[in-house]
Amino acid sequence: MPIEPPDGKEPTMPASEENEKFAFGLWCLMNRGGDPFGEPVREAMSQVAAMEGLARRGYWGYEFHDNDLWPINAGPREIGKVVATLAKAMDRTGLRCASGTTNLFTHPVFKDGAFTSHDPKVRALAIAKAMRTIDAAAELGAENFIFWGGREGAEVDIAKSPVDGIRRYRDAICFLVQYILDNKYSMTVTVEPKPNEPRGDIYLPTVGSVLAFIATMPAKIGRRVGVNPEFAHVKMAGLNVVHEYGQALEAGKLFELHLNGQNPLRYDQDLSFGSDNPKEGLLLVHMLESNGFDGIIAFDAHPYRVEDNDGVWDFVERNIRNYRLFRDKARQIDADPRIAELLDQIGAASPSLVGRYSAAEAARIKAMKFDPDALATRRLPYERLDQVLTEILLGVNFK
Ligand SMILES: [Mn+2]
Repeated sequence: MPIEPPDGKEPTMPASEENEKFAFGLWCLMNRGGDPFGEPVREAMSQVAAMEGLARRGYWGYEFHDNDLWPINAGPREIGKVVATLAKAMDRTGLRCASGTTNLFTHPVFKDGAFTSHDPKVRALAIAKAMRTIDAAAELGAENFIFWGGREGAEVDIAKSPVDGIRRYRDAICFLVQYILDNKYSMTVTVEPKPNEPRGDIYLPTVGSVLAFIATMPAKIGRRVGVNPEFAHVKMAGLNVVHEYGQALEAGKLFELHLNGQNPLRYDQDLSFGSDNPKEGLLLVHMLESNGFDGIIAFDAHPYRVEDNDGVWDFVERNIRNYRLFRDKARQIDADPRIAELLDQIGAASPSLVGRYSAAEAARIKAMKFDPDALATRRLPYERLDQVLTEILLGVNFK
């Protein structure tokens, strides 16, 4: 459904759809606005209040870190009690558990890495902590389990070889995936790439790094592991968001994704999705929707530090709203005859002339006659195509 222009009154919320799986990290709502230079500015929000607010605003699920819910030293009884409280809130609200993850970055014990620490006791502690969180996530029905290795990296590479670091990282993930398989948990596992922050450099900085990492795992384990790209992390590396998510999707490894906003090459800003560069957001949603992505769409962002707890809900609403607005715009683009005609002129969907490899096919292709000068004269009206798209995005139509 196209969005009506405001014409004096509030534009209506773009329509929700069956099968959409929007989720938010509880830590995003419970974030009190503290940063390296300033103290928290907001009152604490409980997990249950965060869950209720998400459900009321059309969200399908929530995500959690173990230590958003219980302290690092919590025993099984304390964890069990929290899980029961969450399960009750899920029953009451209908909210689902999208993903769990274990915090392997806040406590000083992880200051030089968790799975990649030099200290074998720290590595074992990290694996034990992850198993406990996996158990809780399974009990809550989590569809996915995320590993974001914020401390898995280095500032001083002479202190730790990346060859050792990455091998330890893989050993840990393989151990934990085997634990998931042995326990017959149905959750998938994703590794979330990020180039830096909090470490000077983090191992597995990009989607391609994670895909290559998965390819080095035994096949039975690797099948269960995918990648969840995060918009801000891609932009921090100065890379192309549509290409990064697209490569994960093409590889069949986009099990879930994190969306937010970010100005390139800066500290991790975690802005609202669509707040930084609407065209980039639109192109990303267009790519996901036109390729039938139906996994978890989770937002991992923070409200502006100036906001109070009412503003947190404005923030929650704008993320889901922007995705749906971009989805409507993506459909307008696909339905626009000017776009269709230009894509046709460009030959975007021309079938291949090269068949499956055989010696005969190779000989046939080699014998084909080509006129490179004539081929080079094909008109490619990308300026016009990009402008039509820009005008659809801006809601104008000059014809
Ligand atoms: Mn994230």
